[in-house]
Amino acid sequence: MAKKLQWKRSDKFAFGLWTVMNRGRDPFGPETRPPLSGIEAIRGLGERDVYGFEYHDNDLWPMDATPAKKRSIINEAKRAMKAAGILCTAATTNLFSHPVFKDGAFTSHDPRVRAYAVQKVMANIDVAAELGAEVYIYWGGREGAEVDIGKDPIEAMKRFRDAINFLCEYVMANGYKMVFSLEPKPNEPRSNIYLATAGHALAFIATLDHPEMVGVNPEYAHVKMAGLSPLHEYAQALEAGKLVDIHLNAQEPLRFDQDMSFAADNPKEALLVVKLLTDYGYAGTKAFDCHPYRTEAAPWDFVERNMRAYKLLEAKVEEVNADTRLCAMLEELTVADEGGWNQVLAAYTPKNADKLKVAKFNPEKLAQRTLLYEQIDLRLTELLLGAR
Ligand SMILES: [Mn+2]
Repeated sequence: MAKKLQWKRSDKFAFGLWTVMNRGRDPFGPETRPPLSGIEAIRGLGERDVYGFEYHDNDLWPMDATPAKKRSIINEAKRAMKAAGILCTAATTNLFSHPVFKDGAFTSHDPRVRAYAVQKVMANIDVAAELGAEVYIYWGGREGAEVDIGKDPIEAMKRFRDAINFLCEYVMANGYKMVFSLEPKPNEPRSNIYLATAGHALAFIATLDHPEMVGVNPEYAHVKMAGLSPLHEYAQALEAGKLVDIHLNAQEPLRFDQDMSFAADNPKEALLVVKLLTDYGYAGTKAFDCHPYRTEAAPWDFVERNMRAYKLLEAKVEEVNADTRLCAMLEELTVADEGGWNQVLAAYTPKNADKLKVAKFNPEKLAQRTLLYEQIDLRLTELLLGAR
């Protein structure tokens, strides 16, 4: 393997423990792989030069663990992290598996369930801080509805907001160095999930008491389940200064949650995401959130394949950015600003408005300009396929 294509810890790749612990169960069949404990997952990832891991509370300790049992698992996790040289980069709470959350956690009708959910998060935030996680993720898998007449979506948003506001204060009161991240998803397991896309999440964040503490981690596959563009979701979050983590994987559009490995479906689309993150210097961890195919006996080919795919695309981005033919065509897309319009449009002033009011444009002539998109896209395809 070319040295450049070998991943290093400095690439800041991460995996959810749940990705390698996934045993291949699906709605139509049982597990196909033997179990892997959270501790074994930490060790296995660390041995493969993975920078970090993300975890749910119950990836590490069972929900009914005694305080002593939980403490011994956390201590073992810390020893495994140290021995394997792997960091805990993000944490999250399982607020979806247990039947208590069957109608949501933060948005449940039952105030006792909502209180239990917030308590469960608080307990794991303490552990996350101890393990050094600086990002705390909320994926509201059960925060949604099938029977909308039975659950007022306005009330649901208020409940969701109260929970996040409460937990922001909890982090601040404890002096933890931690930001929150909302992970949008349009559906599955619920028929419709609240905060379905990055756009929904960003709008919701603006209504919180501490919007500066909360960002998003759009998941590639969740975006595609909504039939939308991962590139555009990552870009909007990045431009807003809100991209605090990313979940990379692959997904055929508008289908069930396939959770395939990064770039498995559409390498060109994946390339453009890597180009965005590279060109704009995204500095967070790049976490993979997907599953090995059900046909795999162990998760390790899957782990290596995701990082290898990212490194291949990263090398390709370098090639794309250096390609003189492509760069020349992209250059032609920009138009010399002889009229000084960029400056006029950058800010409203009465003077700029007056200038614009009296300006003469010739739309017929402007429309005659041709753009080289066919050639540009072909050149990108040539580079992607290694054609000279
Ligand atoms: Mn995810």
